[in-house]
Amino acid sequence: MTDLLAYGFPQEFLPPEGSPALPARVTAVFKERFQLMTQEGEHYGRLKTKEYLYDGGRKFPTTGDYVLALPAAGDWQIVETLPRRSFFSRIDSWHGTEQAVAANMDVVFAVQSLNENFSPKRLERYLTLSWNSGARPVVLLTKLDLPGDHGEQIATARKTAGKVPVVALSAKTGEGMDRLLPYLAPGTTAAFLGSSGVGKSSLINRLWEDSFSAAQPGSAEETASPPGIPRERMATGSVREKDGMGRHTTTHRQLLRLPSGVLLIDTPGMRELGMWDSLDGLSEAFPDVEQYLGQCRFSDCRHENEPGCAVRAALASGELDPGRWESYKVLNWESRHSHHLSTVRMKQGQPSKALAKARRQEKKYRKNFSEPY
Ligand SMILES: Nc1nc2c(ncn2[C@@H]2O[C@H](COP(=O)(O)OP(=O)(O)OP(=O)(O)O)[C@@H](O)[C@H]2O)c(=O)[nH]1
Ligand SMILES: [Mg+2]
Ligand SMILES: [Zn+2]
Repeated sequence: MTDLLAYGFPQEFLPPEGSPALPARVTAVFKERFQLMTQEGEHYGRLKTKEYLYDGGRKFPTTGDYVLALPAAGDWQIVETLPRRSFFSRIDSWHGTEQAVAANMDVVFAVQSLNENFSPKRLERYLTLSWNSGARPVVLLTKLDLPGDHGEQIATARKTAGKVPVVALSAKTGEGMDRLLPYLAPGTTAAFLGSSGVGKSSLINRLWEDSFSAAQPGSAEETASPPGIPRERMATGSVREKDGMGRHTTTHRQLLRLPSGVLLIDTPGMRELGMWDSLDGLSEAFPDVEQYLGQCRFSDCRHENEPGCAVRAALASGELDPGRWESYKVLNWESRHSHHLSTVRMKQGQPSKALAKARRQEKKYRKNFSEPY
């Protein structure tokens, strides 16, 4: 019998003995099928139509979710998504809807590699959404072994990250891997997020291997794979020479448990990372900007040419970095816009003229920002 508590399942959510629906954690999502870790090992599940489509109000599960499911000979029937302690989502810019990425993480690793992939602007996006998720963000700068002096990129990342820890490491040589340990206590769930090719799966493989070699010889952890999960590595892929971009090797989100008891969620590289309802995350990620808001003479100050504008004054005196102010404006606008897109869509039922107009406005707004997001 699998111990679900070892999969992070909170004790207080365990249903009483004899309940028809059993607890499970979603370890992967494949279109309409869900891979589940249950007390009876690994099973697949589908959403029970009545509960999810007709009754409404239930959140569709994503990788990392805790659910209740009715056992069956074939696919189990998922009847409930239990409350989340954290949830990472972004906007699906085509449909204007929220796209779930992972749930119930304690830590979000925002991963960038120390080469052409490194981008402080993209890092700001990851940090905003990570803060917003409710989990603790940590920045990982990978491929420390690549030739060159990485001091400047590391310093830039530290500046951008503010109070968020920044760890530079190499999955190839193992340098810096030990600095991850404080974030990987047994029972912790950590998600790896970042562009394709930055080395998320390679890091997970390294932790997987190190975890096996660290297990005591002859112990249960050393000899047995975690129940239901083969002792295999995540697939990794090559990157393009020119820009260090990966080829989208990982195709689905997968939660796996290492023998050390830590739970890791590997995710496919994200091409775009649009804000979804992220104003809370924005406050956390941009305290240097937010401190001036509300200080202007006029409460409806647009921070353009109004007299007594605290933001303009801080920019003029050099106290506020203009790049940070620009980033803040873009992310703030997108966060508010995400509501607009979804409201328009919900009203119309389908992508509509209003949605198309909103997209055109968005495109126009973004024109000045060459950085891919
Ligand atoms: N030099 C060096 N290369 C690395 C390191 N980590 C990963 N790589 C290489 O980077 C490439 C991409 O690694 P992956 O682990 O597949 O990247 P990923 O982030 O999982 O990419 P997706 O699954 O596409 O999102 C592979 O060729 C790896 O061998 C590292 O620490 N140093
Ligand atoms: Mg991968
Ligand atoms: Zn102002």
